[in-house]
Amino acid sequence: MNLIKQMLPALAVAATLLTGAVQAADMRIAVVVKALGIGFFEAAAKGAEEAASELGDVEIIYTGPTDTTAEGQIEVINALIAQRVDAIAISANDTDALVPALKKAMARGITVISWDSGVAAEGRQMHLNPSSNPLIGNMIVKLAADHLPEGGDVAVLSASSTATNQNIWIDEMNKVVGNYQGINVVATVYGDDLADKSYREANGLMQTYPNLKAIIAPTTVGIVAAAQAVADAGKIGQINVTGLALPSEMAGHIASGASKSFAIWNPIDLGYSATMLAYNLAKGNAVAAPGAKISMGRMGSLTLDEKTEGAMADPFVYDASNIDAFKTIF
Ligand code: RAM
Repeated sequence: MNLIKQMLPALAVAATLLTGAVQAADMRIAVVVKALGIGFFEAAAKGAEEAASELGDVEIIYTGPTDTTAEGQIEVINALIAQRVDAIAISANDTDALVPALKKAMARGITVISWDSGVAAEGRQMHLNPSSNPLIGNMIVKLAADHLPEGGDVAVLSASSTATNQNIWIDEMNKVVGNYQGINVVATVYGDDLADKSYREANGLMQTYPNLKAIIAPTTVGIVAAAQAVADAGKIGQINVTGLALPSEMAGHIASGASKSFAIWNPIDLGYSATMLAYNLAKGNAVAAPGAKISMGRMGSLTLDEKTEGAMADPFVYDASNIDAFKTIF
């Protein structure tokens, strides 16, 4: 009896370890982002965690390099292959450079999808676009043109020069810019989704193009840096900063007038949807093929097109009239 009593604590520990092992997630989904420390991806991670707790048996491994390079992501992918994760959902820093590493992951039975910023078709099973690419391309130039009835010089401050998503949006924008009378795109520069580099690039644009009327930054990092640069240069009212941004990061710049408006889809929903898709593919609940309909939980289902891509939802425009209601959400 005494012996049993003495052993009880040890038994309790053993029992905890055992249940711990049983309760450990039977699926590990790696959410790989362009770089750590970017608010947009941190919001997406919240959505990924939400999906994981809804699914119950999923662990999210949120990871990425320290800067937005393909090399950094290749290292991360190789580490995840070694850890034998079940799925990788990646926002890519380069369309093609990640393909060999991701092919290796798929050859080992790991489910691979891209989301936000795509990988070439042979390097992933499917891609989740946040919204329709032509729609985003049109929206970013329309946001600038709406405040330039007389037209004028505008410049683009992008993320990295190899980012699939920004490059597609800029291409789509350039296809329709002729529909906006007098709008003249004078330059496209790259801040690599680094605050300091984006700030310097924005200053460079203002110096090179003294007649600049708007900076279009289709990146949440670039737009904040550009708005700060415009404010610091005393050019609020002269240059409007617009593009894609988080209400939480731009509220001050909307209040100051450095930015009149910007757009974004819900990044929490995007991380949630990507996780749901990766889970359903890894579980074998769906196969990624043209025409396939895959569940995204509370976000409905995604139908893949002939390029095995689909779009989540439309972007929403934020300005002084509504930003306060959203700035605490994302
Ligand atoms: C940055 C990243 C991301 C992009 C957003 C709009 O956070 O470049 O890929 O979708 O901006």
